[in-house]
Amino acid sequence: MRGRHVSRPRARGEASRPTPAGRALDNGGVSTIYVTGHRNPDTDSIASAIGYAELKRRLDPRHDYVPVRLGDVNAQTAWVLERAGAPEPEFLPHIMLRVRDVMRESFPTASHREPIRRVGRTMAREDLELMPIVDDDGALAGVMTERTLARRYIRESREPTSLSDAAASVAAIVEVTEGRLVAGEEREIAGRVWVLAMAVESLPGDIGEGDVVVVGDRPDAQRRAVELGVALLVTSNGTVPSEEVLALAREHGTTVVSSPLDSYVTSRMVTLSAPSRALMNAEPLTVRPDDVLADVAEEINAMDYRAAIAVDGRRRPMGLITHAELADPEPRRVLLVDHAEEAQSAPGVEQAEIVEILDHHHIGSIETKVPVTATFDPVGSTATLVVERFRQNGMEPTPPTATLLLGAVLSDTVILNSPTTTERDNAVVEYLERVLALDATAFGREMFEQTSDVSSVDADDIVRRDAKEYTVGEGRTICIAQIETVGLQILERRDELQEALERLREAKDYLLCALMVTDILGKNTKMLVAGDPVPLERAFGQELDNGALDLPGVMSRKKQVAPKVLGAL
Ligand SMILES: [Mn+2]
Repeated sequence: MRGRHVSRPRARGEASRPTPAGRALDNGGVSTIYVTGHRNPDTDSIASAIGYAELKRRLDPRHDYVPVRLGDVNAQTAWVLERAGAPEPEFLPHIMLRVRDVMRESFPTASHREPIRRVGRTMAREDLELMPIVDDDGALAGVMTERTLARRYIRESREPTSLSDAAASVAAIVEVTEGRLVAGEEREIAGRVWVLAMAVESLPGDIGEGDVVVVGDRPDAQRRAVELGVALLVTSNGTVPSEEVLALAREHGTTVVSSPLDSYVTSRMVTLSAPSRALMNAEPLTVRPDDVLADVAEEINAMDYRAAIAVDGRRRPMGLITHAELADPEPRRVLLVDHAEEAQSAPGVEQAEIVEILDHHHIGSIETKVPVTATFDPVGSTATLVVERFRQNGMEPTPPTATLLLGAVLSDTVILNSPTTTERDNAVVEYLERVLALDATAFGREMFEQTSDVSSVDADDIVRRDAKEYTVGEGRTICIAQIETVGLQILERRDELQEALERLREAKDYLLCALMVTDILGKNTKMLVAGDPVPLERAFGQELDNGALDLPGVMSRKKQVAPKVLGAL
């Protein structure tokens, strides 16, 4: 542990609430495990993430399983979430390490008014190499570092120290010398600091107004200092000047402090009574909690103190990053559901620690550095696997989650009609019908009918909303998008869709880009193609007719299209 805080227990569903301003997503604590489906999330990806996170939280309360989404939810998913009364999972922009994931959140800060001595002592006690200094509003003003403290001693070695660049208050001097005020009043001292060790006749001639004089049990030297008009007389070794000297001091307006320390230590402490702003580095390196660590690491290492302060929007310190936090940080952790393709996963997933994969697709391109529990089980939906896991553990999903999971199974299997449908999907749907006391077929029809109307949806949106990328070697990717409709009226917009498809292909430099227009009740698909059509023509043994392939009976991208296309490439 490096002072990262362990997250508080999270109530069910709480993960999905909007976060307070300034806190992106989550606490970033070490115990967080994100549960995510694929990019361009469909209902199965969203519901499985929410459902599996719910189950994992119950099975493994030591970790904080947070369902997230990698993009906007589609109309169907929004409908199911609404029907379930469940909130949208939070958006996860990437899984790369951020400043907030490693920063030290528990650390002291000091006011710019605090004496240097007090700041230095805190740093020593807390074993800190640096300490943020804040202004009166709590905003970062600078940093005190061990290096600046050390340099002060070297710099001071040859000439009288001056408080002229930062006046010290009498109160601070009393505090730091552990002394007491015996005459005069609170004031700011901005002169030089002298120790009178010489005979009165041979005192340095330039001692004068505004200066501080430290002297022991020597009434003549005390008197002389007052006569020279010094601002502050500090008597060492617990000495208290005579009434006569004190009266003279009052007359001259000289403040007198008695210090229990010897003259050398007292004079040093007087100089360390200056406010920390006098010595701090006033241009510290700042970062934001959501900065990607890799983006700022170089800059941090380039600082002489190899550290940065993470600040919020009002420049208040939120975290410290030193070389200790930069050394070998633990990656963020993620549990993948409903996909195993790097290209379909969260940006930065290659740097993340994948703790588990639960999927019903082919084994994709994801690589892991450590052994991982991975399930690739050919059923109709990931939601089916999630429900089976609940039941194997003798648990039942909460009603909102059960509703989401039912929507997901019916969505992926097109109301148990898709050729990917198995007996296990049927069993899961029967089980959820019992739990929710509803008719699954009616629920599924309503879901598709309410959310399949794309007549008012922009063509670019249609080709992008459920587009999946597949890596085909040599860094090339292809893209197969699918739109599920009731009827094929959408094909009246074929030219418009074709152009949108071409734009998408060019924008992403795909080898080819296809759109499956699938009539879920008519159970057939028209496939529009942009780019090189030959692999598709080869895969399906037919030539493009008017820019499209006619695929009767084809409904499943995963089972009936992707394997053939990937095989033909
Ligand atoms: Mn799925």
